[in-house]
Amino acid sequence: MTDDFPVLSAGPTPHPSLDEWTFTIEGGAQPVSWRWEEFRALPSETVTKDIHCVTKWSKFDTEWEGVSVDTLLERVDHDRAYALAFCDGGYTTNVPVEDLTGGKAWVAYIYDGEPLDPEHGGPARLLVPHLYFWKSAKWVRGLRLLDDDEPGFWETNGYHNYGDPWREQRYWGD
Ligand SMILES: Nc1nc2c(c(=O)[nH]1)N[C@H]1C(S)=C(S)[C@@H](COP(=O)(O)O)O[C@H]1N2
Ligand SMILES: [Mo]
Repeated sequence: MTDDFPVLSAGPTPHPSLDEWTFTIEGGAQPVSWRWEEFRALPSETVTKDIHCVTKWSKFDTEWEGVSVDTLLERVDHDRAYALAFCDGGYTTNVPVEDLTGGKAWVAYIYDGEPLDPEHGGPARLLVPHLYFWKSAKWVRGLRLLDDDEPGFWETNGYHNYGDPWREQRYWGD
């Protein structure tokens, strides 16, 4: 476990302007998009979760506030099984829709009572605490809903496609 909060990014930290920031869900009957002010006005939840990085640190009882993916998907007419999260900076990660729904995932913008630091994904990041932390895409800008699973950045670079920390699914073949 760890008391500090390591920063792990594959590239530079983007600093998007909130005036231009949107969160978009693609792949439903219509694309659905929220501007920052609209997104912040959505009902939010505060959750306390353990997080697990593939490089073997875990951090317990982290507190986040954000919008449940269930709340976002209420607005989207779809029956797709997979999602690919996309981000400022080009990072992507794939998660089955059933791992994003049922109170299992959030788009978080507050960490430990403060606006999420840019290094940790601010203004907003995906939070999928039951999977390895590389699934929790920083600087997330949307979800692309898909019929067929499409591996994201780390998943095409050797990390496990699903990433269950309890089964220690770190790399392809685990
Ligand atoms: N956009 C983006 N999201 C990302 C990453 C990244 O490089 N880019 N790294 C992932 C990995 S491997 C981990 S362990 C966590 C690290 O989050 P932290 O820097 O807040 O600790 O973010 C994940 N989300
Ligand atoms: Mo990671």
